[in-house]
Amino acid sequence: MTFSKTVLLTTVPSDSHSWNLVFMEFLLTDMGYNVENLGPNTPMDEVIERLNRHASAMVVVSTVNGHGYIEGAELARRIRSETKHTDGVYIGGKICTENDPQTIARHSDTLRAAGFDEVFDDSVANSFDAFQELVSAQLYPEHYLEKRVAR
Ligand code: B12
Repeated sequence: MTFSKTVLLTTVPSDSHSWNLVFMEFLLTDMGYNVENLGPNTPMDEVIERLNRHASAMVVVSTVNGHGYIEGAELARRIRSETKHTDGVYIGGKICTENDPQTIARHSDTLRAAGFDEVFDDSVANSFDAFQELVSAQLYPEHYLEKRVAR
């Protein structure tokens, strides 16, 4: 089977970490997506411009420097208000510099309210599995539904 789904992979403007993006690019490519990795320190204007030029099946924001809960929220608001992208927008990595569950939950709520469909912080157990399950469900919807029914 040939997949033509494209993922736009990006980060927030202040974040210069790059191995997280490389890891996510490999993971999503391995799952069957065409990945467009915009690289570290991505200016928000570039993300908006790219989404207005070509449609993407989903946008994945990977951020680890701790500013994700602030800049990620601004990016999500801009994606939802300045582009026609209505499909999935996800953020993951280390969204802030705190590790306590209450703070992570509060920032996750803010990010969802800003326009993310889901938040996958490293500190939350099984968040990576949840992301992989969600992405697989989009690629193989029938297989996923069969699995859910069988549970
Ligand atoms: C290498 C590194 C750097 C290098 C980056 C080089 C490069 N070209 O990438 C340099 C030296 C430049 C750097 C700089 C800084 N760093 Co740094 N860095 C690291 C370090 C040691 C490793 C990161 C790495 O490459 N990991 C390998 C990749 C593959 O894994 P990962 O990043 O953890 O990503 C995984 C997950 O987060 C998850 N994931 C990521 N994105 C997504 C998205 C989704 C959807 C999902 C589901 C999962 C997911 O999957 C990945 C694989 O498991 C970490 C500490 C650590 N041990 O993690 C600190 C760390 C990320 N850095 C940190 C900090 C604070 C900084 C600086 C601010 C330091 C400073 N005072 O200058 C600057 C910030 C620079 C900036 N403007 O962004 C902090 C972030 C704090 C936080 N969030 O709580 C960390 C955690 C160190 C620490 N413990 O304090 N850093």
